Amino acid sequence: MKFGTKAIHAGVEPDPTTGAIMTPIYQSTTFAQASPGKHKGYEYARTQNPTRKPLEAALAALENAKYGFAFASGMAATDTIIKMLRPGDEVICAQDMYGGTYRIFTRLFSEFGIKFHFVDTRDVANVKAVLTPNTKLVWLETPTNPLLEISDVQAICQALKNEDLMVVVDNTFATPYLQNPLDLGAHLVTHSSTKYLGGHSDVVGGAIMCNDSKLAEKLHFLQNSCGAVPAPLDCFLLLRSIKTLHLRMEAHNKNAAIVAKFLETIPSVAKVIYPGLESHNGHELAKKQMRGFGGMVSFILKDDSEEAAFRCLEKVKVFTLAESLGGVESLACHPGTMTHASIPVERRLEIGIRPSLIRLSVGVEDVEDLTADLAQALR
Ligand code: P1T
Repeated sequence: MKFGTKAIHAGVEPDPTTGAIMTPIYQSTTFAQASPGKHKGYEYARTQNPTRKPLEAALAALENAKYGFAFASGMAATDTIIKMLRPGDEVICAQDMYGGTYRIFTRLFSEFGIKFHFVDTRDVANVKAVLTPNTKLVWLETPTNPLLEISDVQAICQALKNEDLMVVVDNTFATPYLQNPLDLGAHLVTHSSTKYLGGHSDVVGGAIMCNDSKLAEKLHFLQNSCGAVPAPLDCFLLLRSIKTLHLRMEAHNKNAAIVAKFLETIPSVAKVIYPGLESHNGHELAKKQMRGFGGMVSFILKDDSEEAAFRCLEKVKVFTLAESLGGVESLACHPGTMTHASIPVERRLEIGIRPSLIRLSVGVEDVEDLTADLAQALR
């Protein structure tokens, strides 16, 4: 089945009791049993829920996975993956990543005896250089948030194929429409479904997909034991949104490419970062690994100061100054003081999060209105 058909149909069937085309919101915490342990597949809504089940099947189908798990947020999914580790285990992770992921790694799980090595995963040699017998997880984000760096998932998985570890890819920025990490050799793929999967800035959620039954068993154990599950309404909203993922992503790709090229013509812009531009150092790899370049564009100003970035961000009108991304409406943010504020400033500068860095989530509005808005804000 091709992607658009899967997005619309995977996991969902007309409701067996009424024929309702859309999966009902089963707002029930518990389910009747005929005799103890004899039931219709549902006992208690933290363990299984009939609105969550089709969502999890749809999530799995999108990533060409056997198993899908839905969580209450992207961070709940991250938390679940790290809880598969034990004190003494080591993690190799991308140096550029969502600030909240960096925060939970450095300020929470480091306290529990897990060691995190932050390296530039664009070079496989950097990953191999910090590999030890204790390495149990490699955490990739590609494209990264906010610098849109591209790592070669297949090359990294190939280089580590004889190691006793898991490779996980946070596929939030690419979405399953543009990239399928499990097909490239990753063991787990995770998403903040708050972003493109949700697509309308009205639901917070997370997802994990995998093919291995033992990993799936562990994930289900953690999902049920820790309980960071999404509410039935949130599952319904995600099921509805996924049906248009392919349409929205095409529009995001198209608009972001135009916005990136437009920004390159603006005299006050020093550097535009977009994997679809030939000037991007991961462009060739992105062409190979992805089926499009996505809706995220970052840029740095010639006046490389927070003040200059703030002046621009205070003036946008069609773009909204806000955290998050992946919705139909365009957003702009200042990663240094917003989404990535939990990364110390020296570290931010080391990895390239410059004071004037602005991150755009290019929506699906008429693109002329987006370029005109940026032109007036940057004037
Ligand atoms: O916000 P939440 O659904 O918990 O997802 C966390 C998360 C995980 N991974 C990536 C790549 C992300 O970008 C995020 C959340 N990011 C933002 C809120 C943001 O504005 O960048």
